[in-house]
Amino acid sequence: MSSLLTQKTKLTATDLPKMDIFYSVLLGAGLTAAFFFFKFPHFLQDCRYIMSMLWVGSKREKFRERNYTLLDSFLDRVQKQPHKSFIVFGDEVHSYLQVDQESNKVARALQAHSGSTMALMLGNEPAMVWILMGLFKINCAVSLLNTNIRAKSLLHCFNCCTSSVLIAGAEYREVVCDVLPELQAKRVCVYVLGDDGGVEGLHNLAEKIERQPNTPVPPSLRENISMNSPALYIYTSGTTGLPKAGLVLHSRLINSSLFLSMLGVKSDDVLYIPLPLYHAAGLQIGLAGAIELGITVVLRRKFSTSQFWKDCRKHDVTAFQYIGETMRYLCNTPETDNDRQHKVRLAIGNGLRADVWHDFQRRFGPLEITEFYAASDGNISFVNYIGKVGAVGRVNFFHKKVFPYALIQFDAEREEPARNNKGHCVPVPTGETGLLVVKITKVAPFAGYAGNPEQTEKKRLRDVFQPGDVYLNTGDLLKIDHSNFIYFQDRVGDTFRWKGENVATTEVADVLGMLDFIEDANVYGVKIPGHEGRVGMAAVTLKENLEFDCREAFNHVTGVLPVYARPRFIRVLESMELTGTFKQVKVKLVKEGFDPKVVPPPLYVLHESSRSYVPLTQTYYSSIVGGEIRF
Ligand SMILES: *[C@@H]1O[C@H](CO)[C@@H](O)[C@H](O)[C@H]1NC(C)=O
Ligand SMILES: *[C@@H]1O[C@H](CO)[C@@H](O)[C@H](O)[C@H]1NC(C)=O
Ligand SMILES: *[C@@H]1O[C@H](CO)[C@@H](O)[C@H](O)[C@H]1NC(C)=O
Ligand SMILES: CC(=O)N[C@H]1CO[C@H](CO)[C@@H](O)[C@@H]1O
Repeated sequence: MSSLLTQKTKLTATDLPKMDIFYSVLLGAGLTAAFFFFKFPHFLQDCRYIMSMLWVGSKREKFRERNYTLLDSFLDRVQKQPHKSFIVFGDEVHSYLQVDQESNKVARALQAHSGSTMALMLGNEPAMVWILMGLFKINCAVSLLNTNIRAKSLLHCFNCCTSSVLIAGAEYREVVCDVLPELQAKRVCVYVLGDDGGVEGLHNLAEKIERQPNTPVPPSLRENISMNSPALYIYTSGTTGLPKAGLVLHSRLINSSLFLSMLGVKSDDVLYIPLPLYHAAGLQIGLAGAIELGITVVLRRKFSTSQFWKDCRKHDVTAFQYIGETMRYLCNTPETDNDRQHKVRLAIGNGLRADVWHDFQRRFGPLEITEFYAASDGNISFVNYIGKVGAVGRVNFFHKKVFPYALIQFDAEREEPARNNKGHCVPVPTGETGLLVVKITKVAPFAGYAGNPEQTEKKRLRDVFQPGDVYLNTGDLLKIDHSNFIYFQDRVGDTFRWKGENVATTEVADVLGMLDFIEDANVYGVKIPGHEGRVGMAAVTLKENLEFDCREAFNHVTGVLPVYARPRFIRVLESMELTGTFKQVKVKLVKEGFDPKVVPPPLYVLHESSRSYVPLTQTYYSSIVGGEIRF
């Protein structure tokens, strides 16, 4: 390049031949660059991503060397910016210093339990943040119970982590009372963050905290915390079976706090977290990331469609976390004149389907949407740093070197990876859906589930490509297209096989969602005696004041979906049952199947000769089950 420039300075009008050379070289270079960027349109963004990975890697290394935990990160923030707003909740604002002082009171109130594991059943509220910090100050690990679980399930989760203390939010007092005898039999100390209602065996923690001075507890209380000590137990959503407790080490917690800046959040952003803090997205990515960046967090007890934009406007929110469903709910509201009146520049999350993505941008945009993939019990993440609609990430040479992963063929019928005659797994060709497996290495470790060695072992896949190698089975089906974009397809449990084909339930749900009378669709497979695999069924909810149009549904479904993927049965629900993270509950629906005796009407069956969906009668049902009618 420099020789070109020196050449240029020497040029005179008489140097025509040289001039020609100069311009042809320039043209050549230009064309090469043009060709290069045509071939590799995202080269610069790919490089930028690699740079941020390197930056994150070196920061993590420093954390590791210094035994630097999230608590240290928080205390640094308190030092540097004591009066900056940290948590905004309704009309309450708490600065970094105030949260620190509250956490000192918590540490003092619970000092007697120092070194144990505490279970929290708290909704999103500022106290959750200072209780968390306070417990870290006295070397306690924290088990974050999903606030939707009850009774047996609650006891199951509580017992996963051998906690000796349970702290419940005031609104969960009754829930806790229901299991109090079992807890007391195990000598568990139960606190309520508020009035204990005079119930024997409950203690009022709010009062106890209030009585404490707000000065720091001795740091020696946490001298035994190492990077490999448990920090949190986070439960995987209970979509299938009982929840499992994923162990999060201090090392992992601080490592994951850097993810938020990789997603594009900056130190002057205001982050809105309407997702529950008992899940990885809200806590490990959102809250921990906010502490690392030292930013202001706007918390909300529960996601609310009607309050969402009001909150964003009121608190000058510039970035928020979403999951696909919350974005769909927002798009389903009536349009208003001030849809675009907000300061949000960035939305980060996962599960956003392409149709909603477009809708959202059209109504509320333009803003940056960054999808990412990261399973709470997984050990890999992808970031769609290009903003490609529908993708969760992008194959990046460097990333793949550091975190070796592969998409392999999955046998949906037997619900396990397919193996070739040598007993090894088989990578899928580009463009086809496969199960994501990630090599378990030092940089990509897998901590496993607390108190559940079988489940932990189940996630480990051995002899994948070579005898003795170990991969993590993410249970997620992904697809990589010819331009290297990665698409999330489904959870393994959420695929079913019919007529020798894999049907991805989210894909069918997307198609149903295009019908203007359908609000939400939940698609699953149901068994029919005498048939292999499962036939498609959908449970849908309807938009207000709209009817299910049998003929239009038929035309749309048969027009768009291949025969094997069409939902044979459609039932209409009043409302969709969701898990704590708004994931749809399928297991119950699958169990109920399509028996008109079990499923209350309206229940429809796809009827080719009428060219419509028709109500499923008991007689018709019997002839399907009896085998007179075959699909
Ligand atoms: C970090 O913790 C480890 C193990 O607990 C200890 O051996 C090491 O000396 C600590 N390093 C620093 C810098 O404190
Ligand atoms: C830290 O561990 C040592 C050795 O096990 C123990 O003697 C000490 O009491 C522990 N410190 C605290 C604060 O628990
Ligand atoms: C966190 O990052 C460090 C440095 O890359 C790594 O050594 C450590 O294994 C990571 N911890 C976890 C639990 O992922
Ligand atoms: C998504 C996720 O949690 N990935 C983890 C995989 O392993 C790396 C390396 O240790 C962790 O830092 C990531 O957080």
